[in-house]
Amino acid sequence: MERTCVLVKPDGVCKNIVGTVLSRFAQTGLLLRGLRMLRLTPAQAEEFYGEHKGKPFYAPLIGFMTSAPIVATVWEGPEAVAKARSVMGATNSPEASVGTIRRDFGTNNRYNVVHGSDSVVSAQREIRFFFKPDELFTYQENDWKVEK
Ligand code: IDP
Ligand code: MG
Repeated sequence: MERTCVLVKPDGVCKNIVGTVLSRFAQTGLLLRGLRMLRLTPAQAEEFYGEHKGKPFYAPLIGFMTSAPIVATVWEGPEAVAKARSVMGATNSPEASVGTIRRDFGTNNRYNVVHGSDSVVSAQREIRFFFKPDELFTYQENDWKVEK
């Protein structure tokens, strides 16, 4: 089953909207497979965003991503990558579609509250970056009914 990596960025954590943001992904029907809170080091942020090295926004992006904690999550389900990108909205928050996370809570094209993998291959790399195999969980809808 397809998986994607979603981060609530430092602006989302500092605005105290982690729950609100993550609820948007749950509402798509994707299932939460992993979750952790951490503060990225500069070296970690540089590695995570390595594809953007050399771009004018790279250094401030690293500064932003290391400014406060983030919440890293893994979501699973059909078309997980596309579903997550859809509820996030476009990179530049004021241009994102109405009703998306970035339009509702973001500021501009840097401070945009949330990260989502852009492909299945990126998702695999990003999930490995944040989670050990035993930090990801599978479960079924009725597992909590211990008397079944
Ligand atoms: P994405 O997050 O929508 O996939 P990317 O192009 O992968 O967008 O850029 C990664 C992150 O870098 C963005 O989410 C945003 O925080 C920041 N960023 C992207 N483009 C710009 C820009 O033009 N100015 C400032 N920050 C940018
Ligand atoms: Mg991207």
